[in-house]
Amino acid sequence: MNTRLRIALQKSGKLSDGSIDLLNKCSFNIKPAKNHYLVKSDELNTDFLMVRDDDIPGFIDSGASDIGIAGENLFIEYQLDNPNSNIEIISRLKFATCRLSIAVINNGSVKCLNDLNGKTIATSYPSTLKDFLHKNNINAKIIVMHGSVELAPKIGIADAICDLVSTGTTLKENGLLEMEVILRSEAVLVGRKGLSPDIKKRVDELIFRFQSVIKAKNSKYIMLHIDKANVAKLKNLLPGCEAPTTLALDGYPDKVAVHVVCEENVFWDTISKLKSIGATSILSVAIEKMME
Ligand code: PRT
Ligand code: ZN
Repeated sequence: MNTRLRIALQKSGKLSDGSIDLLNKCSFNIKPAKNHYLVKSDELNTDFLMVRDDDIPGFIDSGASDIGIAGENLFIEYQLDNPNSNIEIISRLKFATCRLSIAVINNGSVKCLNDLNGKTIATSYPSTLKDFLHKNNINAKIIVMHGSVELAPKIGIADAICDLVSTGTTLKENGLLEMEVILRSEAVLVGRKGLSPDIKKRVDELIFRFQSVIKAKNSKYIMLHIDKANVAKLKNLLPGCEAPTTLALDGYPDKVAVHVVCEENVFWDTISKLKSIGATSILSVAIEKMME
């Protein structure tokens, strides 16, 4: 581990908390401070470069950092702008999920994709939008804005927008209607192709840790008591449940304690279905890490 592993992270914004949280669950213990643009960690001999998200794909491509956490939407826009780039998605991180959508004025003249012909669309993602319009044979003018895109129809500079949507609240607040999703996105770990074996080894270790944490986050450890005869029914009720472990219950020869790991979140309706087949003493416990 001679050279330092360099990881680019968004300094502040919708990716930063999720990135730091994930890394800290993998023992990095990062405490970002306002004016710190370079954060050092002894874990895997790593330097974190704290930058604007827009710079992350370019940093990795140029070799200023080895890997980085970016929005998939940004990665795709970068790839379209730089078809000969040397970067790739190396792990999906399952946070900062959002979609890039075309939105139009509520009750306006644009009601379907074809109505966009001859119209103007404002966006921060011109290449992704251009690609989508081209594939759908739509001839519209694109204007680029780097923020407050949802204002464009209100101030009369565009008929529609193409912007990121998460809850949809911002669109609603601005009298806009989501008409077409053109891309679904999540945070991704991006890496440069052809990393040195020394760096690659640490990147593989990082991906392993990330996936162990992500898998655990989406899983629950369930413990319950049930009649032996009903154990088979459990498998249908608990989605993603692996072969359950059953343990004898002292003094209750017809019952067993069942321990299972469920790969999907167990919601209240599942709990009531478990009760309906006679499950009692149900415990649902969060899992910290899951290693294969
Ligand atoms: O300063 P810097 O350049 O680093 O950050 P930025 O302001 O350019 O980016 P930022 O922090 O807003 O987003 C970074 C990344 O987070 C995006 O590239 C996406 O991959 C991801 N992401 C996830 C989002 C959202 N969710 C999201 N909701 N990015 C932006 N938004 C915007 C959305 O467009 C709307 O304006 O957040 C607002 C609230 O969304 P609603 O739908 O919940 O109302
Ligand atoms: Zn940005």
